[in-house]
Amino acid sequence: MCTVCGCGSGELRINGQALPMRSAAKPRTTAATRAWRALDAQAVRRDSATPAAAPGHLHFGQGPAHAHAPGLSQTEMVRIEQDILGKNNAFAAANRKLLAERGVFALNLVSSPGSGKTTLLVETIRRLAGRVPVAVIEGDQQTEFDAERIRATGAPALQINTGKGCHLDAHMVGRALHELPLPERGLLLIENVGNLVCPAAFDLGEAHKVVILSVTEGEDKPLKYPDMFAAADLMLLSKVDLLPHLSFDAERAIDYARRVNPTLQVMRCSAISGAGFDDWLGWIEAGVAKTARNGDGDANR
Ligand SMILES: Nc1nc2c(ncn2[C@@H]2O[C@H](COP(=O)(O)OP(=O)(O)OP(=O)(O)O)[C@@H](O)[C@H]2O)c(=O)[nH]1
Ligand SMILES: [Zn+2]
Ligand SMILES: [Zn+2]
Repeated sequence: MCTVCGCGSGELRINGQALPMRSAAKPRTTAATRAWRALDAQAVRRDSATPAAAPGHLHFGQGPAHAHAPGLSQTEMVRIEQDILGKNNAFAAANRKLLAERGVFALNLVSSPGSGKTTLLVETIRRLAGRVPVAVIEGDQQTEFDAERIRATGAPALQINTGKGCHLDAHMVGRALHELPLPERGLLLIENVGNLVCPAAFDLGEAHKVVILSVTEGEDKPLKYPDMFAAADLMLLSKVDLLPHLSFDAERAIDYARRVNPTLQVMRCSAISGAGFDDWLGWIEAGVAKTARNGDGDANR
C-alpha cells in the first residue's frame, strides 16, 4: 500500500508540463523517503516481517497497519500512514471548501484500469450538454490520451500524469483546481488512476467516490479489494451490454459489494447501449442541484 511503501511518489506532470512539487507537498515525499531510508538501514523488525500463517496461507495484512513493508515495523508503518494521510486530508479540506464556494459538485471515479471510466465520462458529458456545465481532471501514470478524449467533447479537461504514482492525491487536485476553468454550479469529474487499491485511501475533496466495476472483471472483486468498495457511495456496474456473452453473476457481485458496504448504492450501466444512464444522470443532476442550492458545501460533506 503506497502510504507506507512509497510507491505513490513519482514525477508529476500537468498537461504534459513537469511540475516541481511545492514545499507544501514535501512532507509527503519526506515520509515516503523515510520509509525507504529505513529500508536502506536494513532495519528489519520481526513484528512486520512475520505474517499470520495458516496451512497454505500467509496473511501480511493482519497487523495494526494492515499492510507490510520490508524493514518497517507495524508501529512505524502506522505513523507514516497517519503522517501522509493527515497532510492529504488538510489539502482535501481546502479543495472541498473551494468547490463549495463555487457550488461545484465533484465526483472521484475509481476503478481497475480499463473498466470504462473515460468512455462513461465522454457519454455522460455528451448527454449533459446544455444542461450542466462540466469540467474533468484526468489522472494516469503516463499519456494525455484520456484528456484528449474528453476535450473532443468540448468540455475542458486537465491531465495529471503521476509518473510512478499509483493514485491522485489532494495536493495534485488542488493544483489542478487552480489551472482548470471550474464549472460554477456545475459538475467536476475526476478520473483517478486505474487502480483498485491505493486511490481508496486518498480523499480529494470530492462529494462522493464512485467505484466502477465492469462485468468482465469477475464478481469477486469487492471481497478481494474491499477498501475501494467501502470508500465509495455509489457503484456503477459497467459494460452490462456484454452480460449475454459472459457467465458474470451481477446479483452475486452486488451482494459481495454490499457485504463490504451495506449502504452502497448500485446502478447497472452501459456506455454502449445507454442502459442505466437515466438513473446515473438523474443522480448527478440531483447532486449538482443540491450543491448549487446549499452554497455552504453541505453536499460536499
Ligand atoms: N462493451 C462495452 N465496452 C466498453 C464500455 N465502456 C467502455 N468499454 C470499452 O472498454 C475499454 C476501456 O475503456 P476506457 O473507457 O478507456 O476505460 P478506463 O477505465 O478509462 O481505462 P484507464 O483510464 O486505462 O483505467 C475500451 O475498449 C472501451 O471501448 C461499455 O459500456 N461496453
Ligand atoms: Zn500505491
Ligand atoms: Zn480512462
